[in-house]
Amino acid sequence: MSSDELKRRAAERALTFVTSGMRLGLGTGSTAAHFVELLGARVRAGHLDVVGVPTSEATHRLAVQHGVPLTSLDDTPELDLTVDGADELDHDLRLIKGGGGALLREKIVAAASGRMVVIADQSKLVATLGRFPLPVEVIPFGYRSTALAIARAAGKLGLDPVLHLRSGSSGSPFRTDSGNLIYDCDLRAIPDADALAAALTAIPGVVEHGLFIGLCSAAVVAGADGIRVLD
Ligand code: ABF
Repeated sequence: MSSDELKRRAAERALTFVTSGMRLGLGTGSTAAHFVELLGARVRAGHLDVVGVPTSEATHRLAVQHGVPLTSLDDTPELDLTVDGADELDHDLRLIKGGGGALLREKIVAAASGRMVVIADQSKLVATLGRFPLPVEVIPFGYRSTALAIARAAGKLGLDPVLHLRSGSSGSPFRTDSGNLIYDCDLRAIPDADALAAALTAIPGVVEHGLFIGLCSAAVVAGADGIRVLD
């Protein structure tokens, strides 16, 4: 079974968590895209009456395309459930997110939600986070100084990061929906994710990082041998 088929199966399973009247956070990435598409079909069929807050401009466009009614966090500051993908997740439901560049809005929306359910294919489940480079979002002002501070902070934790400024399609630096830059930090392994998250949060110029700790309520993981719900 292909990775994309597994992603769709995880999205289908997550749809069973949705009931009419829910205020939803709509994630970003290819797995979350399956969820938005499936959700839209249920809404158009009259089976579900929900509203959603998209976590990116891309998800906003996709939700409109599939007929999912949208709202904003300004109008709907408390959400019931966010369904989103992840780049990595461990068995304690800590996540690395941000490969799609939407980590800031994703974390804000997840934090505004009563529950966050991650949907993923089995390749995302790891024993220790860090094989996937950790995205760190920084404001453009002083970004190179901020990068040095990130490297120093990781070094103090015994890590040896290699930072890459994420490129955009035109070869210029990638810009997030909020106009910020992203450093992808190649750490190979993150033995103490809590300590690294705290250290990164303390750095002036760091807007957000891709370590999602204490936000994920459950994970729907689709593998060749079936679907597991970790909680
Ligand atoms: C998004 O989903 C990002 O945070 C994360 O990088 C991505 C995972 O992508 P995919 O579902 O396409 O594997 O939430």
